[in-house]
Amino acid sequence: MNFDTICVVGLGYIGLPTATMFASRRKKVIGVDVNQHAVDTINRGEIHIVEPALDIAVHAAVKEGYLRATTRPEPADAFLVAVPTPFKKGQVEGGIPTPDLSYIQAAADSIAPVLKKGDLVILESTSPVGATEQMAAWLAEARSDLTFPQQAGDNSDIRIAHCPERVLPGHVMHELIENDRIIGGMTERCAGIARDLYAVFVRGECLLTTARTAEMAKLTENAFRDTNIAFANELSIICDKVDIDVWELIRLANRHPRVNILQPGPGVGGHCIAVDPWFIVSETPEEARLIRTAREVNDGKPEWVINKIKLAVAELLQANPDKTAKELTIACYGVAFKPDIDDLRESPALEIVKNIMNDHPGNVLVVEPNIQSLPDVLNEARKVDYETAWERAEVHVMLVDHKSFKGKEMNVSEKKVYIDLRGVW
Ligand code: SAJ
Repeated sequence: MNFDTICVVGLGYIGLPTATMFASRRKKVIGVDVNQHAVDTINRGEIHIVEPALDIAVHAAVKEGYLRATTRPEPADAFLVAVPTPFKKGQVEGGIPTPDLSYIQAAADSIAPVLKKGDLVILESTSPVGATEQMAAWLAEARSDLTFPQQAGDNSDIRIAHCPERVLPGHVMHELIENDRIIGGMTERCAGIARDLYAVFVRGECLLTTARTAEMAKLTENAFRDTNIAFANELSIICDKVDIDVWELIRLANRHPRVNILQPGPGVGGHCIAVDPWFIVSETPEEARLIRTAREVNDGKPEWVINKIKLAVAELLQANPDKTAKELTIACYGVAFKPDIDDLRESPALEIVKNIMNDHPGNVLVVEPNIQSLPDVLNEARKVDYETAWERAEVHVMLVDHKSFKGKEMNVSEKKVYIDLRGVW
């Protein structure tokens, strides 16, 4: 099938790079976002998010006339929905957050009026199992003049599929092309047609399955990683208690040919791994026991770190009775949610620094080479360079292993405290 015009709804971390990929293959792309600022920025050939190599690609796509942003969907041959799927605010049942599909519903409502026979609609947003069928139901409700796969199977007027994104922030432009892609059709025909669309730029293999399996596959991938990180985080807490260097331990254990332990840290951040496993737990709370526990272990790690810092401060004060807490300076290295990016969303490091800052206002130094200035929530902390922090602070906390933090000269002082959550020091 030929796709001359593609409409991408949601121009965020996934939607914008995907829209740009199609545009770079000379497809006419209409990018849709409710955020007027994002639309205006893109139409100037600029970007409102940070992702390596995206700025140049967007600039070229807009300049050559293949990509145009707007706030309302327009008729197209294929529609891609890449909107957020967060939790419902304040709705936590039995400790389990509830997925919020309202952005998908709003996207379905906005594309329904412009749908025509033969169109393909793809849900890319990470979603709980059944979300694609739900989106199809919303579309069918709005357009009783058209048939949908749940009504007419392979003969439907509109084809629907779920094709979850699996790209790693920071490597999106490369991984969009090279990663294998799971294509979950509501029918086999839907899957086949969706594959034709991705074949426009994907060099990885396109693997066809059902929409429900594709939904579960994406959740499974992130739950797998979360569970493995939880194992490493739990190990780090155990090792701390029994006075064993967890980094050395993992290095040694990983020399076994069938063992590959991930790295512990201050917790799991970002908007995917810390969220998606809950979509499994909320659907099957009785069965998803390990997945839930992993989430709880990772979510509990920042608090463990905060307590560790508090204990270290208390011990330091005890050893130096002439000092008060107010006179102690604490240096925190890294606030991003993972190394070498500027993204602070759902960052455990940020949560830790915020907490320490509340206890020690005015005495917290932050080293974060990937951002220009500290966010408002850290208004009482000061951004300094690595060397200044190293010289001035009595307590040092390594939170994110940015490349530039590694291989530094280490002149440590017995009078100072060093807490390394990343195995850098
Ligand atoms: N982390 C550790 N230890 C590790 C690895 C990671 O503590 O050994 C932490 C990171 O510091 C970070 C968090 O986990 O706080 C998540 O980082 P990540 O690099 O593992 O993953 P994300 O959230 O950037 O991207 C993930 C990817 N999923 C998998 O690797 C299974 C990516 O492929 C997905 O496309 C993305 O989620 C998504 O959008 O769902």
